[in-house]
Amino acid sequence: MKTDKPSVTLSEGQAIVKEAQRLLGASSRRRFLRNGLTLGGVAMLTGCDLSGNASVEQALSRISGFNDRVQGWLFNADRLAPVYPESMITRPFPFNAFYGEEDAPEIDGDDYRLQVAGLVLDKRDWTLAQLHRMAQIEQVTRHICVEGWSAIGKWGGVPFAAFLKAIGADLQARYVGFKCADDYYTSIDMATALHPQTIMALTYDGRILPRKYGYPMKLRMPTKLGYKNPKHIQVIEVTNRFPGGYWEDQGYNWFGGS
Ligand SMILES: Nc1nc2c(c(=O)[nH]1)N[C@H]1C(S)=C(S)[C@@H](COP(=O)(O)O)O[C@H]1N2
Ligand SMILES: [Mo]
Repeated sequence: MKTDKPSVTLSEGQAIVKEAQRLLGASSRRRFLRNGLTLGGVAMLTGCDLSGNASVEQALSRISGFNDRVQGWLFNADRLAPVYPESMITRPFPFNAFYGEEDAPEIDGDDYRLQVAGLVLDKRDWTLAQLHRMAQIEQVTRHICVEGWSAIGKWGGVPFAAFLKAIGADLQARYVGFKCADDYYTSIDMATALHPQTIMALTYDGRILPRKYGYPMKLRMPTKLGYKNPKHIQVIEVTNRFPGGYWEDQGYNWFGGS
C-alpha cells in the first residue's frame, strides 16, 4: 500500500485520536475501542495526512461513514460474512500490497512447496498439485481494506479447516501464523482458521490465482479485514506463541474482523 506514514507528532496524534473518539457517536466509539483506533489507522483509513485541522475534520467524517458501512459488511451477528451474486463482482478487482503491483513476487508453481510447521502431526511439504486435488469450494465475498475501499470478488479453494485436519494440526492451539514470499506475515486465531468461510484460495474469478492477487495460494477470510488475508503463502505454522503480523506489529488491530 505504499505506506505514507501520517505526518504528525505523537502528541498531536493522541489529540486527534481523542477528538475522533469524542466526535464519533457512541456506537462507533465502542467499535473503535474494541477494534483499536490508532493514528496510523486513522490516516490510512481516510487517506488524509492529518497535518491540519481541516484534514482532521475530513478524516473523521470519512471514518465514521466508512465504519458504519464496514459494520454492515463484516461485523455480522451470526458470524457468517455476507455472500453476493456474481453480478456484483468488482471489475477490475483492486490490487494492494506494501509495494507496487510490478513488485509482486514471481513464483514458479512447479517448484512451489508449501511448508507446514509447529503443532502439526504431518510436517511434509505440499505441492500445488496436491492442494488442487483436495475438495474445493468457491465464494463471492467482499474484501474490505482499512485504507477505505472495499470490493467484491470470487475466490475458490480448499476450506482451511479441511487442510488443518489433513495435516493433523492441534485444533486446540491458539494461533495459525502465515509467512509469505514477499516477507509479509500475519496470524489468526484458531476459531477463525476453522470458520467455514476461511479458504486457502487457489483461484480468483474461476481462474488460477493471478500473481498480483497472491499466486500460488492465499488465505481468504471474508470475516476479516484485507490485511489479515495473506497472499503468496509459503509457510503455515500452528502455534501457541503469538506470531503478530506485518501491519499488526505497526499498530493495526490484531483481531481485525468479526
Ligand atoms: N503477502 C502479502 N499479503 C497481503 C498484503 C501484502 O502486502 N503482502 N497486503 C494485504 C492488504 S493490506 C490487502 S488490502 C490485501 C490486498 O489483496 P488484493 O491485492 O487481492 O486486493 O492483501 C493483503 N495481504
Ligand atoms: Mo488492506
